[in-house]
Amino acid sequence: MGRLLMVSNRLPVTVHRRRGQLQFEPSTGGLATGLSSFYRSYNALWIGWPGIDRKEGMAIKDDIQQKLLTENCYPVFLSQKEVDEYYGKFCSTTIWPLFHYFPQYASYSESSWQAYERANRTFCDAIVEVWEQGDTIWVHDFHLMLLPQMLRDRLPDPTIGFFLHIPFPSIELFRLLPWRTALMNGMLGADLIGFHTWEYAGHFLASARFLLGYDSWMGKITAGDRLSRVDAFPMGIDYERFAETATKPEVDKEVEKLNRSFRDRRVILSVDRLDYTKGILRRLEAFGLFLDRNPQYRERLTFVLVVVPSRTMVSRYALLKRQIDEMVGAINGKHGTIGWTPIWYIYRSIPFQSLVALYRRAEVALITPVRDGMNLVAKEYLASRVDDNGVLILSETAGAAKELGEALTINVNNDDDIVTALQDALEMSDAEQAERLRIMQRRLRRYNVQRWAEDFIHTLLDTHKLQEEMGVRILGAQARRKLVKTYQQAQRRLLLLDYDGTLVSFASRPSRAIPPQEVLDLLYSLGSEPANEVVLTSGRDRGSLDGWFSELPINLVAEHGVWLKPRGRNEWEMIEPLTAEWKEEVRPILEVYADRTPGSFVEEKDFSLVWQYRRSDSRLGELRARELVAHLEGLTTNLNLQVLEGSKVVEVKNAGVNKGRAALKWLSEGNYDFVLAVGDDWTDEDTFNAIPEAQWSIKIGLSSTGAKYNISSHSKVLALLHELQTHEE
Ligand code: GDG
Repeated sequence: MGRLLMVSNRLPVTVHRRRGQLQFEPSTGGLATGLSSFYRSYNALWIGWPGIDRKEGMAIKDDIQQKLLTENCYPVFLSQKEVDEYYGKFCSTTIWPLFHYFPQYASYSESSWQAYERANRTFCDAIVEVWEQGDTIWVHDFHLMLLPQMLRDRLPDPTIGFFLHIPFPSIELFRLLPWRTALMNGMLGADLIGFHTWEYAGHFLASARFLLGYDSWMGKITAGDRLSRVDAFPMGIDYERFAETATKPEVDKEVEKLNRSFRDRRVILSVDRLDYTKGILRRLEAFGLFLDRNPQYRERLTFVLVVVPSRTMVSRYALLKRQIDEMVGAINGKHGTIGWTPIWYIYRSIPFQSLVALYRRAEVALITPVRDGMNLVAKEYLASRVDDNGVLILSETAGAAKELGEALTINVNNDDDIVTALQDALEMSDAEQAERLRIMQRRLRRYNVQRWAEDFIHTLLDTHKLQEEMGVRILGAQARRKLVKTYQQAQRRLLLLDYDGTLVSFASRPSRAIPPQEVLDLLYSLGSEPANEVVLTSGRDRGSLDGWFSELPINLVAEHGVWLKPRGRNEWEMIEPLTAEWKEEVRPILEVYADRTPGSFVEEKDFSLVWQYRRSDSRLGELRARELVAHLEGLTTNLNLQVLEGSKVVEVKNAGVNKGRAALKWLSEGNYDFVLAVGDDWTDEDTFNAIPEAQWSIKIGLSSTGAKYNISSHSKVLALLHELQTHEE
């Protein structure tokens, strides 16, 4: 692997200019500090905004660049005005609230969107300047969602990973964004798209399906010609750094100092950036209620509330600050005594060691975000508990709750839940505390930030390999030329073409997939060519095929091989005699599934029954499909039936009837020196298997198949068939 180019909004180093002197300071934030050891070991270059205004920075660009290079950093210069528009507005007042389930706080402004686009482009330019063949690019977070695709458009075959540090919301929220498709396409420019939890990844895949029509399987998604992977990588912390710092003599001293202030009082701690997503007001309210209900704890505990200033230029944050001030004042005023202040409120960033000392001194961490991508503070608290005790109370809506099942999880909107959790935490036995803690610590120690990053990079490189393997199978220019040439030189040609999903895209109702004139014309001219035998092998019933294609000089196969109608004839014939009595037993079962799955319905053909769920919620549809297949399994063997799972359909039909058997009818009768089979789903696999090894078979979509080649979409099939035509004239 070449270099690793890490890209994030802010560099891990911030540049200031004080009294004419340049100063370089480490930026605060979990990502930079957590990854410092990792990225040094990788021959990496970190690309981001160094925090200095472009005008000031450009004047001394070389100095800054040189100094930053010694720290393996490379600057992207943005003006303060650009930062205000792109970060202060679009990131902070559009994406951030919407992705954290606060749609009522989200604003949608075209000019700030444009600023976001411009900023992403500026990042793209900077990366293009330094990128070299073999480099791997890892883009971080919601500030840069357009960047992966921009890079892909500018660089020759780059390897790009993207990680989102905040939640990816349900489609019901994401679809509210006017620029939703641009953002989806931007992210899909990456080879690997990572999220903290599977839930977020699932939301992303649902949006890709709903908004762009991209299907996925096992976290693999095909966007156009490219395969991307989507997966969950729960971010860890630099565990040893916290565990080791917690035992340092300097920290011991700080803890002693805290002991002098708190004496034998129990300490409850919370640490957050100032943000409405962190649930600070709800937490304070619940703490007030706890004191009301538990007078026995008065003067016996202290709640240390650390709030780190953040985004203060956004008015909502300034308002939140005032509300916190007021609430802290009200609770302290109501419950405090001369010698006791219930809440210690610290509104500033505190040094790392002091933070760890607080983690060590606090018996309880009360972490109650309304929504949080992950929440590293919860993990840091656990890593700092070197004395084998301490209780973590954590919102179930924090990504971290998915991994930290031994914490006391709460619903932040339920005051009683928080009050009870506080009581339970304060009364929990030492043995139980130690047991819960040990399990969580073991997990965090193992999957630390280093492992997280390595895991991401390995999966990214692996994805690239997977694509290369896929690439061999994609019908590329060379194979395509050969196919066209073989076609031209052949004397007898057989074309076995599926219809839905192959010559037309899927319609939500089967009857709506009416063939466009282009397809009819194409089939007509292919069929009119004397050397050609064109067979349309469809799963549809005879009526539909007759209605659309009976005038064309082609052969028709209906119901996946039950019926065939040779070219020029008026009658359908059955490939082999079949009965349909079994339908009486099977139909009621499918109807129950249709009733239980909104959007699905039962389609009846002469010798098959189909449960269609294309218009249903895809997750529900897939779940029900699994259930239905299991349900039908016992029944179908007795009745000599087979159950097929196609694309959003479950079909029950007589065993032994399939498109492959129908294809054999032509293959055994004619002496073809060119055979081409094209199809898009499982039912076409039988055709692929039936044709001779040396011939041509193409599957639409990039999933695994017995076909020789894959092609990404039905429009490419049409283009190929047109090309065959063109060469013939
Ligand atoms: C975003 C997502 C996701 C805080 N106060 C002080 C201080 N900190 C450090 C903590 C921790 C970091 O800041 C905060 O990280 P969080 O994860 O809690 O939250 P966000 O800043 O909102 O981060 C979040 C994260 O990205 C990573 O993907 O978990 O969900 O919102 O490391 O220790 N550090 C010092 N003094 C402080 O006063 N030194």
